[in-house]
Amino acid sequence: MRKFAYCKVVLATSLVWVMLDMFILLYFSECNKCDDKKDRGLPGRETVVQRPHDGPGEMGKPVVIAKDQQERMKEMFKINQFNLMASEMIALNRSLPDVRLEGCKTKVYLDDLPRTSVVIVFHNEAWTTLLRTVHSVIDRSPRHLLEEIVLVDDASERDFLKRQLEQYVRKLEVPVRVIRMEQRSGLIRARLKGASISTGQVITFLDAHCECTTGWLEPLLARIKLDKKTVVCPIIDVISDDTFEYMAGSDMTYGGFNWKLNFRWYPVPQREMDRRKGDRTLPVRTPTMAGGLFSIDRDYFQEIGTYDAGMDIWGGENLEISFRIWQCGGTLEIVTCSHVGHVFRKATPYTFPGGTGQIINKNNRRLAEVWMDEFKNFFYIISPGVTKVDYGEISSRTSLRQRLQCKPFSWYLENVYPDSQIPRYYYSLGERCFLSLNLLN
Ligand SMILES: *[C@@H]1O[C@H](CO)[C@@H](O)[C@H](O)[C@H]1NC(C)=O
Ligand SMILES: [Mn+2]
Repeated sequence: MRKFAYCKVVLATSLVWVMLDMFILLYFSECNKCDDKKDRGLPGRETVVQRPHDGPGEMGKPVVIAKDQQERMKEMFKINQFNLMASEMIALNRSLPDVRLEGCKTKVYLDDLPRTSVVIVFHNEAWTTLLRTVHSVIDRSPRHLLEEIVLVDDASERDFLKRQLEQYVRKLEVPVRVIRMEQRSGLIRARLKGASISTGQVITFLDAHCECTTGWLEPLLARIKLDKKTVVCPIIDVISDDTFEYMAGSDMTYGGFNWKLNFRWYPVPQREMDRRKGDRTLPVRTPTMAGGLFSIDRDYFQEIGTYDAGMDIWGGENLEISFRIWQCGGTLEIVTCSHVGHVFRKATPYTFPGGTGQIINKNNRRLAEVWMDEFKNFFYIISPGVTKVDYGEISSRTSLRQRLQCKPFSWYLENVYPDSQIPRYYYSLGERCFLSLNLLN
């Protein structure tokens, strides 16, 4: 009897132990799951914060098009030479990653920076890319620094860019003006028109398919406030034309050009890193600008002769203004703390009267004749067909150069672009031997 009672106690206690074990086991396995959740909890918490941001393309993510939509996607691609279907799926105010260098995020800027007008020229732009540009400017610019947005329609043929656009922008919280060129005038003349009717102390030119990121504007304006002869460009990030994925551009490339007078990106040379004592958050002095995106003081823009209005449509104007800025006493910089995305396309959707080749040749000839002195001959050696192109009257530009007492092109090559592939000292220009001096591209 006693023995039985004893056994009962043993049985009961072991049962308790077993239950305790099971409980502990369950508890820890639960906790493992908890820990697991905690691990994924970082992105998890983010998804809570970004609940409105989990749609297509949010945080700059690529858009994936379903298989059964791909035929239509390809058809739509042809309209603007980018993935229009993807663009239409993305919110006009999508979120983007903060791609700035850490050292940029903590920089503090004065409140009394000059105000800017943002001038955007468009021709048959897609609704979504144009308005995503506008929304990103409004959403990511301090309100007190943004005077207005000026949209210059270079004779678009699409209905939605007419009244519908005017009605849409009327409701936005920043003044947005839409002005129209009477006939197809090209980027250069349309920009001049937009600049002339704008009122901000600074003029910021943007392309019509851009997205501005957090903190893009202040560092640009701060440089201009410091010296109004400084013309500034943001880092141009890449928005994929296929997926609209947002990819940070590099602060280690700057603008140059090759012998055919094509703008090209090149690595920032060591001398420029040294000048900045290795601080990559400081602006990079760049020999040339890509052209689509930059800010300039309004008075300085006038003073140095705006654009060459004798140039047609597009092409060469970015090198022309770059040479002019440097040769006539200004400074051209890429402000590495400012990031703006741009949809880079593989092909242009635009057609021009007379064809693009002729226009670019004419513009490049004007550029070479006015600014490059004897170095223009290197361009003509590489592109012999160019010399047959009529470049029109340039006397107003050469007298501008004289009036401003601009430095010779050799000064520019020696002081601003010593890493250029153009030989600074040459002896017999016409001789083929120069072609072997790594001149091509
Ligand atoms: C975009 O706008 C919508 C509607 O106004 C708003 O609900 C959403 O939060 C906005 N998204 C972002 C990323 O600001
Ligand atoms: Mn563009």
